[in-house]
Amino acid sequence: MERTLTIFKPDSVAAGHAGQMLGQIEAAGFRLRGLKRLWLSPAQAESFYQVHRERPFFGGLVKFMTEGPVIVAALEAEQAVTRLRELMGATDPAKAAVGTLRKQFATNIERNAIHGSDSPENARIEIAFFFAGCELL
Ligand code: FUP
Repeated sequence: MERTLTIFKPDSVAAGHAGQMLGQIEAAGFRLRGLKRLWLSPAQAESFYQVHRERPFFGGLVKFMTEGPVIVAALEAEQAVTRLRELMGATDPAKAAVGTLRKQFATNIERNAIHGSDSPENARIEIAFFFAGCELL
Protein backbone atom coordinates (compact mmCIF):
# COMPACT_ATOMS: atom_id res chain seq x y z
CA MET A 1 0.00 0.00 0.00
CA GLU A 2 1.17 3.51 -0.86
CA ARG A 3 0.00 6.92 0.31
CA THR A 4 -0.43 10.17 -1.55
CA LEU A 5 -1.60 13.68 -0.69
CA THR A 6 -4.37 15.48 -2.48
CA ILE A 7 -5.53 19.09 -2.15
CA PHE A 8 -8.95 20.19 -3.31
CA LYS A 9 -7.88 23.68 -4.33
CA PRO A 10 -9.76 26.93 -3.48
CA ASP A 11 -11.71 26.85 -6.77
CA SER A 12 -13.07 23.37 -5.99
CA VAL A 13 -13.97 24.18 -2.39
CA ALA A 14 -15.67 27.47 -3.34
CA ALA A 15 -17.69 25.73 -6.06
CA GLY A 16 -18.80 22.93 -3.71
CA HIS A 17 -17.04 20.25 -5.77
CA ALA A 18 -14.79 18.74 -3.08
CA GLY A 19 -17.31 16.10 -1.98
CA GLN A 20 -17.96 14.90 -5.53
CA MET A 21 -14.24 14.72 -6.23
CA LEU A 22 -13.55 12.77 -3.04
CA GLY A 23 -16.46 10.46 -3.89
CA GLN A 24 -14.94 9.65 -7.27
CA ILE A 25 -11.55 9.05 -5.64
CA GLU A 26 -13.07 6.69 -3.04
CA ALA A 27 -15.06 4.90 -5.76
CA ALA A 28 -11.76 4.30 -7.56
CA GLY A 29 -10.53 2.34 -4.55
CA PHE A 30 -8.65 4.88 -2.43
CA ARG A 31 -9.02 4.77 1.36
CA LEU A 32 -9.16 8.03 3.26
CA ARG A 33 -6.46 8.19 5.97
CA GLY A 34 -6.58 11.89 6.89
CA LEU A 35 -8.84 14.84 6.04
CA LYS A 36 -8.92 18.52 6.98
CA ARG A 37 -10.09 21.92 5.76
CA LEU A 38 -7.78 24.89 6.19
CA TRP A 39 -6.99 28.31 4.75
CA LEU A 40 -3.32 28.51 3.80
CA SER A 41 -1.29 31.60 4.64
CA PRO A 42 0.99 33.01 1.90
CA ALA A 43 4.03 31.68 3.81
CA GLN A 44 2.50 28.18 3.99
CA ALA A 45 1.61 28.16 0.27
CA GLU A 46 5.10 29.42 -0.65
CA SER A 47 6.65 26.71 1.49
CA PHE A 48 4.44 23.96 0.03
CA TYR A 49 5.27 24.98 -3.56
CA GLN A 50 8.92 25.94 -2.95
CA VAL A 51 10.13 23.72 -5.85
CA HIS A 52 8.33 26.18 -8.16
CA ARG A 53 9.69 29.37 -6.54
CA GLU A 54 11.72 30.40 -9.62
CA ARG A 55 8.88 29.76 -12.07
CA PRO A 56 7.03 32.69 -13.65
CA PHE A 57 3.68 31.40 -12.40
CA PHE A 58 4.79 31.15 -8.73
CA GLY A 59 3.23 34.44 -7.57
CA GLY A 60 -0.09 33.65 -9.21
CA LEU A 61 -0.03 30.11 -7.83
CA VAL A 62 0.46 31.37 -4.25
CA LYS A 63 -2.26 34.01 -4.70
CA PHE A 64 -4.69 31.38 -5.98
CA MET A 65 -3.89 28.82 -3.29
CA THR A 66 -4.53 31.43 -0.58
CA GLU A 67 -7.72 32.98 -1.99
CA GLY A 68 -9.94 30.70 0.08
CA PRO A 69 -10.04 27.46 2.08
CA VAL A 70 -8.66 24.19 0.75
CA ILE A 71 -9.43 20.60 1.77
CA VAL A 72 -6.45 18.28 2.08
CA ALA A 73 -6.59 14.50 2.25
CA ALA A 74 -4.10 11.69 2.81
CA LEU A 75 -5.13 8.78 0.60
CA GLU A 76 -4.02 5.16 0.51
CA ALA A 77 -4.14 2.63 -2.34
CA GLU A 78 -1.84 0.40 -4.32
CA GLN A 79 0.24 2.68 -6.55
CA ALA A 80 -1.64 5.62 -5.05
CA VAL A 81 0.63 8.32 -6.50
CA THR A 82 0.37 7.17 -10.11
CA ARG A 83 -3.28 6.21 -9.89
CA LEU A 84 -4.35 9.53 -8.38
CA ARG A 85 -2.47 11.41 -11.10
CA GLU A 86 -4.30 9.33 -13.71
CA LEU A 87 -7.63 10.22 -12.09
CA MET A 88 -6.62 13.92 -11.95
CA GLY A 89 -5.60 14.21 -15.61
CA ALA A 90 -3.12 16.62 -17.18
CA THR A 91 -2.11 19.84 -15.37
CA ASP A 92 -3.85 21.82 -18.13
CA PRO A 93 -7.52 20.74 -18.21
CA ALA A 94 -7.63 21.55 -21.93
CA LYS A 95 -5.23 18.61 -22.36
CA ALA A 96 -6.82 16.35 -19.74
CA ALA A 97 -8.61 13.17 -20.83
CA VAL A 98 -12.40 12.95 -20.72
CA GLY A 99 -13.63 11.73 -17.33
CA THR A 100 -10.61 12.96 -15.37
CA LEU A 101 -11.16 15.22 -12.38
CA ARG A 102 -9.46 18.20 -14.01
CA LYS A 103 -11.49 17.76 -17.19
CA GLN A 104 -14.67 17.78 -15.11
CA PHE A 105 -13.85 20.44 -12.54
CA ALA A 106 -10.85 22.62 -13.52
CA THR A 107 -11.11 26.01 -15.22
CA ASN A 108 -7.59 26.38 -16.67
CA ILE A 109 -3.94 25.49 -15.96
CA GLU A 110 -3.78 27.98 -13.08
CA ARG A 111 -7.15 27.13 -11.52
CA ASN A 112 -6.91 23.41 -11.94
CA ALA A 113 -9.06 22.06 -9.10
CA ILE A 114 -6.79 19.46 -7.50
CA HIS A 115 -3.22 18.70 -6.44
CA GLY A 116 -1.69 15.23 -6.22
CA SER A 117 1.82 14.30 -5.06
CA ASP A 118 4.19 13.50 -7.94
CA SER A 119 6.26 10.76 -6.24
CA PRO A 120 6.02 8.51 -3.16
CA GLU A 121 8.90 10.48 -1.58
CA ASN A 122 7.14 13.81 -2.11
CA ALA A 123 3.91 12.24 -0.87
CA ARG A 124 5.61 11.48 2.47
CA ILE A 125 6.91 15.07 2.70
CA GLU A 126 3.53 16.58 1.72
CA ILE A 127 1.51 14.37 4.11
CA ALA A 128 3.87 15.36 6.95
CA PHE A 129 3.41 19.03 5.97
CA PHE A 130 -0.33 18.83 6.72
CA PHE A 131 -0.84 15.98 9.19
CA ALA A 132 0.63 14.86 12.50
CA GLY A 133 1.20 11.12 12.81
CA CYS A 134 -1.66 10.80 15.31
CA GLU A 135 -4.08 12.19 12.69
CA LEU A 136 -3.34 9.37 10.22
CA LEU A 137 -4.09 6.25 12.28
P1 FUP B 1 0.81 19.08 -11.34
O1 FUP B 1 1.82 18.14 -10.76
O2 FUP B 1 -0.01 18.49 -12.45
O3 FUP B 1 -0.05 19.74 -10.28
O4 FUP B 1 1.63 20.26 -12.05
P2 FUP B 1 2.98 21.03 -11.67
O5 FUP B 1 3.64 20.44 -10.46
O6 FUP B 1 3.78 21.17 -12.93
O7 FUP B 1 2.45 22.49 -11.30
C1 FUP B 1 1.96 22.76 -10.00
C2 FUP B 1 0.91 23.81 -10.11
O8 FUP B 1 1.46 25.02 -10.64
C3 FUP B 1 -0.22 23.47 -11.05
F1 FUP B 1 -1.13 22.66 -10.48
C4 FUP B 1 -0.77 24.83 -11.43
C5 FUP B 1 0.48 25.70 -11.41
N1 FUP B 1 0.96 25.96 -12.78
C6 FUP B 1 0.61 27.15 -13.36
O9 FUP B 1 -0.09 27.95 -12.77
N2 FUP B 1 1.08 27.40 -14.62
C7 FUP B 1 1.87 26.53 -15.32
O10 FUP B 1 2.26 26.81 -16.45
C8 FUP B 1 2.20 25.31 -14.68
C9 FUP B 1 1.73 25.05 -13.43
